[in-house]
Amino acid sequence: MISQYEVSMKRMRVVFILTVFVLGMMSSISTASANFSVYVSFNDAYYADLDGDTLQDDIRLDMTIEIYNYQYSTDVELYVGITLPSGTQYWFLVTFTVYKSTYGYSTGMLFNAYDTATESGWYDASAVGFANGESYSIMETITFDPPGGSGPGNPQAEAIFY
Ligand SMILES: [Ca+2]
Repeated sequence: MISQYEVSMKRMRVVFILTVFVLGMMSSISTASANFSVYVSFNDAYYADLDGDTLQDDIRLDMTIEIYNYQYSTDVELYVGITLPSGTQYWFLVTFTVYKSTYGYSTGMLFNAYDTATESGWYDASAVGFANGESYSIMETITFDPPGGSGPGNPQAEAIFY
């Protein structure tokens, strides 16, 4: 299944997207029409020790990505955001290309955000996808509650398609 994608960044550094970007995206969402071509939904969100450092300070997001493409090659930009209880936000950008010409394709994606569950309280995870540079989409958000604690290192993330 992974061969259907060109995952250009399997293991990414944190991309800090400024609040300005988020606000800009919100305003475009409010004017969105119904024919956007990437829709992301959350199946689950939870914490675990995913990097084996014995600290349960990693976040796993289980998502379904639906892609409605009319052409053979669809470039997808998927923004994944995690908001900590303090209001600190981490934004990650996953870019990949789908080579498939059928309409209504969907795939699962596990998103591991390492060393991000560093506070106690409720977390929000958000995701929105754009295809071929389109300017509108719908952002989905899920709220969950990791245990908190303080983890070492800088946040990193990994995307696994399934
Ligand atoms: Ca860990």
